[in-house]
Amino acid sequence: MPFLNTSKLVTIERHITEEGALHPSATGEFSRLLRDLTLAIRIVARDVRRSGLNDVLGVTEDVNVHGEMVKRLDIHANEVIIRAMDHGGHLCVMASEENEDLIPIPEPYHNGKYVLVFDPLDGSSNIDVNVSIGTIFSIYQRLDPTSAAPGSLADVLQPGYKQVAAGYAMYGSSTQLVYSSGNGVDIFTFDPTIGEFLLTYEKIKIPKRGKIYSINSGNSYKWEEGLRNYVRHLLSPSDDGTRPFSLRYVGTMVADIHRTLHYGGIFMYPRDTTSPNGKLRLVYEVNPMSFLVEQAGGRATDGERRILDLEPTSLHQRVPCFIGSEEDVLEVERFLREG
Ligand code: AHM
Ligand code: MG
Repeated sequence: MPFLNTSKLVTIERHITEEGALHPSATGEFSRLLRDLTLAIRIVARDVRRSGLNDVLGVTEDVNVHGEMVKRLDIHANEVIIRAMDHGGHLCVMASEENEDLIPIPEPYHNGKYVLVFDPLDGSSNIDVNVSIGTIFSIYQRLDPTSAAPGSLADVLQPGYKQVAAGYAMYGSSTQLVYSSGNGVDIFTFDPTIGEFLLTYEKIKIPKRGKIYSINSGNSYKWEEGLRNYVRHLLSPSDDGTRPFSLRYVGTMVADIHRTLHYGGIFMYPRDTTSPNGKLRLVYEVNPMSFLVEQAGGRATDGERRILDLEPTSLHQRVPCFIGSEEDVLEVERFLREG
């Protein structure tokens, strides 16, 4: 598959402005929000690239709200994004995987009509070993767009289908920004020589069926029977050549979803006997990725229900997820039902 499918020379700013012009109610506020966010991402990308050189690697003594050790680069990325976003006048509240509570807009800045949630550096266990990591984000409109009051928990806990936009940056062999505002998924690649994200893939479509599955098999002894049967099925050769599937698992959701968007197949983080809701967070990780995959023509469920229809009940809640090619996700759902 080609990784460049457009000959247009378009920066992400131009692209977002043009998309905004399609909406009669657009005020330019949203474009400015995204401009600030892409600045933050450019700074994080630069710092990730330098992280082996300056002394930002290593584990802090801190433990994050999920009880995991936090790497210093995570904290740094979190701070960069907050500092880039808290004073623009477009947001009324933020929430980050690294902060236990809501992040308010500080005085004297204006509370705008959007909500930003993000995972500043996803794949933290891969930071020290120079394996791809990323930033995931999602944007909602606040429940009362006319309000100038600080945003509330209810503004953040909206179901995923209400996302106005979502995306991720992947700090891989190049830095790419994958983005959708509900009009398909576009991919931008950062050109460090000119400091711009350029459109490199327009309206990516995930194949209806793939040949790759992605899951932490080390947990298989804790899976439910239906899931074990499904994976056994994927590994059994078929006469028509559609099986066996290959296993690919980076351990950075951003990278595993990125590959799935291009090649198809299925990414799974299921529940098991010790983690009844899996590991990944609905608000910061699973909702934005599900939005993108659906926008690319794929499917995302918790094994039964569409992820984007779930009503979040708490900021850091976890949810099992099965995300990828439509036919592959439908198939795992069948196996899970049959047990
Ligand atoms: P993080 O937010 O601490 O980086 O954790 C999330 C990551 C995902 O990127 C990845 O899919 C998953 O954890 C891998 O978990 P595991 O090591 O249990 O397979
Ligand atoms: Mg994460």
